[in-house]
Amino acid sequence: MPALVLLGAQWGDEGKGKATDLLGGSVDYVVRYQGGNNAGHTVVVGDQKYALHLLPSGILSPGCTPVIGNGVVVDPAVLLSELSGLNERGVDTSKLLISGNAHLITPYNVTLDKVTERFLGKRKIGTTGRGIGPTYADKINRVGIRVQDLYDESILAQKVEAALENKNQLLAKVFNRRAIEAEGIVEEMLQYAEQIKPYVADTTLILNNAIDEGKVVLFEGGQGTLLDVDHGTYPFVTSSNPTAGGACTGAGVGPTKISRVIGILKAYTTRVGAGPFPTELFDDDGEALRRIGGERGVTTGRDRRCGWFDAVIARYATRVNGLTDFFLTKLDVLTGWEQIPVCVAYEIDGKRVDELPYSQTDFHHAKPVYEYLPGWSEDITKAKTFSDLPKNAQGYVKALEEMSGAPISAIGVGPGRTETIEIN
Ligand code: 2SA
Ligand code: GDP
Ligand code: MG
Repeated sequence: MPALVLLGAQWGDEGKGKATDLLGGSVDYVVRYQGGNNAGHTVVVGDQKYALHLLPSGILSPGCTPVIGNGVVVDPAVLLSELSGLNERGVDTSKLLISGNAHLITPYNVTLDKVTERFLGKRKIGTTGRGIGPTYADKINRVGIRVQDLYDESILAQKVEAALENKNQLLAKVFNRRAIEAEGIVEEMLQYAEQIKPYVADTTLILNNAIDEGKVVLFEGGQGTLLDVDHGTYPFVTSSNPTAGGACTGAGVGPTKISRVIGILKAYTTRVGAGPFPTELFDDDGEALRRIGGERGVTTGRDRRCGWFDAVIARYATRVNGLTDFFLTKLDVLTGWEQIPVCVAYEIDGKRVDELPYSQTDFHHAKPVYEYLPGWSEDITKAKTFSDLPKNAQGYVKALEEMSGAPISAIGVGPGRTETIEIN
């Protein structure tokens, strides 16, 4: 098992942080390959709760080398404050490696993210406001600033000036804002340069060598499949590729090296931000899922939208990621419902549709077709094996597995490290 990917099978917040942490003990490298500090990964270790935004969850496992790959966008101020926050709590972060090719989130990209959302009004995406979209736009536009640019002052100044040229016109003409001075930006970025330097490395070379030597490398996705810029509910997506292919481009590792792709799947569905969500609930059940599941954004504190499990999405995630297996999380949250609706297909303009429609208009019109599975009322948080689960909980897991197109290899019954059932 030299290289594996672990990613979100829905709209993010499926419990990837906990799953990565769980595998951390047997993994040599944990690699973030996309996104930035828009991610919010929660890991509960004993009575300690950690919320990671930019750093890979593997940073909490001693012996594991955390890596920020080339596909990630790095806000240097956030990076340093996340590192010092962990250091204050006694976590050793000295092994961290950061790709010199990763792009930097600059203050003007954070500004642009926020003013664009304000400008869009009702049409806004509901971004995290962390500058993610504008930074990836700069990367594709070839006016991005990379980590390695911090170590050549004159190049850095030229690049920041070039990047600001269009942006200052946009800020003045469209957003009625003052121009941003390149000099101040360069000065701020240079302040971070020396502190970041010890971590900067050729991560692609290191990771490929590690895989060749038989080391175990885990690629940890941020966000989720339906937030992928190519395969998600565009335009209500993030600006990167959380899907499995993103691990290859975002870390510089070929697909032939990856032998397992795990999809993290919540036992119900949540979404943060705007965009279509067929099984969304606006009633007491939705409120109960939010309350019992603690469904609140780890980065922005926004309430997450909640709904029943959607098997169409799970099947889609299996397909576009080539999933080998699922980790099913938060099964404990569903305890107490007499029966649990599960969306097995959609009805679109009077017709039954079994696969996720490629047309966004159709997806906006999709109404869930539900099957009702019998619930359970017993506390399942102490369950250690599959047979410890009540019969109806076992039935729910088996039904989801059948509908989703890949085996379920682990079940989360609580947020803690030990509250997991592994299925062999
Ligand atoms: P962005 O900021 O450009 O990536 O936003 C674009 C869309 O992507 C969604 N997005 C997320 N959805 C779920 N979880 C995320 N991480 C945080 C968490 C979110 C938070 O763990 O709770 O705290 O709000 C995440 N990051 C981005 C976002 O809501 C937009 O719909
Ligand atoms: P991520 O972005 O996918 O890493 O997920 P988040 O950390 O944003 O959200 C998942 C939340 O669910 C966190 O608060 C976790 O501590 C919690 N969690 C993970 N697995 C389980 C589980 O099996 N049961 C319960 N009750 N909570 C869980
Ligand atoms: Mg999250």
